[in-house]
Amino acid sequence: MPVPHTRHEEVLEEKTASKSKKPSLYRVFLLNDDYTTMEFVVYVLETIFRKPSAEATRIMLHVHKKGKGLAGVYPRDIAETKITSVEELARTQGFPLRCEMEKE
Ligand code: TYC
Repeated sequence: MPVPHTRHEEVLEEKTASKSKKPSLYRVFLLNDDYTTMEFVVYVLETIFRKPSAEATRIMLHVHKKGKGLAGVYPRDIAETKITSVEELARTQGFPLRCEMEKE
C-alpha cells in the first residue's frame, strides 16, 4: 500500500537536494614530449582514462602534433588521482610524460 508523504521521504528528498550540488569539473590534459613512446601513451589513455582503442590513438596523435590534448574531465580529487597515476606509471617506465589540469 503506498504511503503518501512521510517524514522519511522528506529526509530522503533533502539528502537528494544537497547531494545534487555538482562538484566543479577539471579538464585533464596530456602533454607532448620527445621521449615517451606512442604505444605507452595509448596504453595510458586506455587503462587510466578508459578510452576505447581508436579514440586513445586519436588523442595520442593529437597530443603528438599539437602539444597537448584532452584526456578526460573529472571532479578535482579524481583528476588529481589520474594525474598522479599517469606520472607515477610513466616514471616506473623511464618516461617523462606529464599532465596538466584546468578548471572547466
Ligand atoms: N612525441 C612522442 C613521440 O614521438 C609521442 C607522444 C605522444 C608523447 C603524446 C607524449 O603525451 C604524448 N614518441
